[in-house]
Amino acid sequence: MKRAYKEAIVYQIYPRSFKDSNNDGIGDLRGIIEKLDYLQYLGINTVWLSPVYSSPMDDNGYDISDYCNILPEYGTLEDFKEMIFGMHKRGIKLIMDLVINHSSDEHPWFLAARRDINSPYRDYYFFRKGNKNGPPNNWTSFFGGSAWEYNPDTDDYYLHLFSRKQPDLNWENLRLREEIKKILKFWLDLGVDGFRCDVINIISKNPDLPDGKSKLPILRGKEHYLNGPKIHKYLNELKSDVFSYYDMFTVGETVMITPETALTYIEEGCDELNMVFQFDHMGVDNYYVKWFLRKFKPKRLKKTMRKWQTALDGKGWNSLYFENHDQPRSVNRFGNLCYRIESAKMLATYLYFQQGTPFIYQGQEIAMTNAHFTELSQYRDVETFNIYRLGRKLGFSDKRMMKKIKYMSRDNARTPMQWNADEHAGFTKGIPWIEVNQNYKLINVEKDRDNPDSILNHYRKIITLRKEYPVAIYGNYYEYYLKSNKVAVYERNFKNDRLLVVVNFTSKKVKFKPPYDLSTYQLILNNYDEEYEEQLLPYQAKVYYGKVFHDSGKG
Ligand code: TEU
Ligand code: CA
Repeated sequence: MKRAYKEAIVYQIYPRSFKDSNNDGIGDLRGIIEKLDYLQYLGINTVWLSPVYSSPMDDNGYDISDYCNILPEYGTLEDFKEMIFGMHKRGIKLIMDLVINHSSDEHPWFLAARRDINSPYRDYYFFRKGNKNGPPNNWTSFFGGSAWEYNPDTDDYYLHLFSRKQPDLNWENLRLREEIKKILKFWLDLGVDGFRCDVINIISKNPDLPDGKSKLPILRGKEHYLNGPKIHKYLNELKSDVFSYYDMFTVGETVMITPETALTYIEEGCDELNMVFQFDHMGVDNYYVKWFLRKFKPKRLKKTMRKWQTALDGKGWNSLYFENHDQPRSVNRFGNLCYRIESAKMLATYLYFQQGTPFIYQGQEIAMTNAHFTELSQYRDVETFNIYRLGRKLGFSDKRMMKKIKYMSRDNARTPMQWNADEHAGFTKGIPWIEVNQNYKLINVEKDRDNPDSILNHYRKIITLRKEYPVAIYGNYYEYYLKSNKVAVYERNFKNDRLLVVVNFTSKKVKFKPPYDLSTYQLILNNYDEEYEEQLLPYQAKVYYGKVFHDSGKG
């Protein structure tokens, strides 16, 4: 599937919040089946489905207790087969979320391992004796606190880099790796077209599990598992033993990675993975970790996007995302709620004409906003609760922690999809598992569908243009006005085709002089009805198309 991943336009579904078909307040597979025509209307050609496997739902499915079965609340394997058939019938591929750095602590492997040191599954996990009445080392969890949980039955500790209900799997164990390969084949044989590989670059740990150097209780020990010693061995094993036998593609979620390291996974010809989700641009409004907020500056975002566009150009392939189920809504972070429509269209234009595969998260196409929550009890996310507790223990006030949570909680992305102005936004006729955003009467799919100038229809125009103009996919990348904190201007060149993308990241009119004469170019996209010679309107975003017959671009 050499080009499929380059021509994919991916829509991420967070199943718990997408559509509830049986009114238990929880999204489900039959709800997705109800919305397949909507996905086709949107114009996407691939769905990334967040986990739907059996799970105690400690981390909303990223804690799997049976890798080859569907969570009953979400439906059955028969529903799954009907859903994937319906997707394929509409020309939509399906990539599944593969969570293989850890399982649930309710997985049968772990239940056996934690009870009996002689269990054959004992070595599927990291069980270690503590030292001096404490955990085996000083590593901390992504969710705050120690990365070790005491296990009374065998008087030792087990490693969990996420919640204590997500014990890390020991990839050193060949039998475990063979189990994982069987799981991959099970889903690929059901017709799945690929995988999004959850935190894939931390599956190989330094086998000695030494203490981390950091004095901060944040991600301490990361140097001993980030892009670990055998990561490429393991990925090449999955590729040679499984992936290479199927027409599929992969996107790896790789935390704290640089373009240079990413290329060791995705360089064309190496292709352990086809592309990665990196996090640099998710750090432009915070310091080091997302809970230390920082004012957003467009030039910082431009710098991170440019870094990846130029580093991968001609060598590897970018993923293009601003949102997913872990991130707050982009219109709150990088746009402006007073110009919600213009700025949401601007962000989509700026992002999706860059080089790489577009990933659109459910609700982003109508610029859903962060949740309205004010009480901790309105939240549902294990990370949010853990971070609140850790912050309070470290002396931060309730008010300070609630401010951080309001801006950065993952639940900002997990309020139910807003379909229409009916009760609960048409997501359910029951009581939703998490409150629907109170602005759903203003922001919903039905309202946008009927409005040709809506955000939804702007997304559909972008998707159509990406299909019509190969330069939008295969063009190189060259940027102008790099230092500007107001405008972003970049060019894509492919054969004799050129696109010039011009966006205003501010709420002010700005003076703007194009980098060259555009009189022979066609304005193919504009988020306003008008345009002015040497001026951009607030959050104005324009795309020009032209033919060039001399040296193409500067890139
Ligand atoms: O996320 C990995 C990860 O690093 C997250 O902790 C993310 O960086 C953080 O939440 C952003 O603040 C993946 C999944 O996307 C996430 O939903 C899971 O909770 C996590 O792995 C464990 O499976
Ligand atoms: Ca349901």
